[in-house]
Amino acid sequence: MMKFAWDNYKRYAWGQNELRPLTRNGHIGNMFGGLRGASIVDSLDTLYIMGLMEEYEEAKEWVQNNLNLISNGEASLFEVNIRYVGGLLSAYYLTGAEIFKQKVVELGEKLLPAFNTPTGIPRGVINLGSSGTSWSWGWASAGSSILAEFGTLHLEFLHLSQLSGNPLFTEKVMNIRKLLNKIEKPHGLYPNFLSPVSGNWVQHHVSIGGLGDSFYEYLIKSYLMSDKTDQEAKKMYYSAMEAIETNLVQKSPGGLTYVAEWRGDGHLACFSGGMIGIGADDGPAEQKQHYLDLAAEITHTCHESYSRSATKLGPEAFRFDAGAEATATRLSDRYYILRPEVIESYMYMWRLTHDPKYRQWGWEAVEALEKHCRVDAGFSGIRDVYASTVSHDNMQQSFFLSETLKYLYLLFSDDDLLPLEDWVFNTEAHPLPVIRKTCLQEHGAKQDHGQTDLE
Ligand code: DMJ
Repeated sequence: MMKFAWDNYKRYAWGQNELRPLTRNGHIGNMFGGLRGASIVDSLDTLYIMGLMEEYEEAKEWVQNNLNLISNGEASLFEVNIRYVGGLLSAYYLTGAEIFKQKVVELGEKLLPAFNTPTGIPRGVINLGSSGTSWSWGWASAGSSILAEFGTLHLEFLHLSQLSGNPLFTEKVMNIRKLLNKIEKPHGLYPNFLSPVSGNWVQHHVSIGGLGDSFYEYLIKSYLMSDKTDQEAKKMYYSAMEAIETNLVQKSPGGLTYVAEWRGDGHLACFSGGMIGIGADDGPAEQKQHYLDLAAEITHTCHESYSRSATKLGPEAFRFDAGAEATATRLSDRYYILRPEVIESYMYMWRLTHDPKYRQWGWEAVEALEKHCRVDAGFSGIRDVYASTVSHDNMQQSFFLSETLKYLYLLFSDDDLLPLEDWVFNTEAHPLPVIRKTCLQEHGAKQDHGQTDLE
């Protein structure tokens, strides 16, 4: 599947951001501020891990000769960070090739002006040119910044400091952490919108789906990536989890566990099965089993959202009201754009429990993708998961190559391929090594000699 997705991207959209498989051309979009090759940068580590070495070499060569970071466009800080910074960091750590280190540090430096706000909380949109001007998204309430955006920089920025020796990257994200730690949290929850000017919440809506999701993910992963030394992240994560459980976790009349705000974006929130699973073991002793059970229940609910559709793929949003149970109620919520979150949770739950049902569920997803999303020139999202005659959306998202296919591959691989004790996946599924306090220097030296460290 990866080879097919890649070959078609190469044939019809090489150097552009994403493939449009029906019209057989490329898509550039406006998320990456003039940066190109999103599918290439997002695929480097997947190709490498899968042993598609010829394809990996082509991708590397493109980065070397064509990834132009001199751009004046307006980019999403979050998207550039998770896809480009994350993709290049992983490629460097897996392969040791210097070019990735050079490019990622150069790109990281271009992101620094985004933090020049009265509070140091970055705005969502940044000009990648020399002005470094930044803006808030027009749709975000009253010039606010978004929790899942400024809260999803920590892992990558720590590694940027690690690689460049420049402490500024770490300082920027530690400042965000400090503010979030200090500010009052209604019912212990973190609302989605914060003013980068006053440092106050702009309104009180909370979500572990879009707008909130990866902030929580990065708390537990910061702790794990620090070799379990980042006690502050640990404390923030488990307090947030407690508040989420008390205020938001519910059971439907049909016995499905869900998070109360799953009204607008159920699919995105399905990453939380995996997150709660990887956090279970370090939780309070009396809660460990409970967290593992909760993770399994949420993953089960997400699987239900797939198995209740005609295509066996899940809708973008599913609900638990007006008689609905894990199904979309609005026409506009019925699409599937090759998203990874449900499969991501299968992969983590497989690693944590080895219950064969997670592989079965992953295989159902493979069959459904092959049947409904594979077209002659790539993979495409579909507009209605409940219609057995599908209509395609003509887009092969870069996260399909970076996440969906990588998590599927890992689900069917042995646990010692990228062991969870040694690697933490960023929110775009790019693996980053745990920073061992004891052997930092040794690790750096090894990577500089270009050794791989997959197992
Ligand atoms: C990806 O870019 C990342 O997983 C992000 O955290 C959420 N959205 C897409 C996939 O759905």
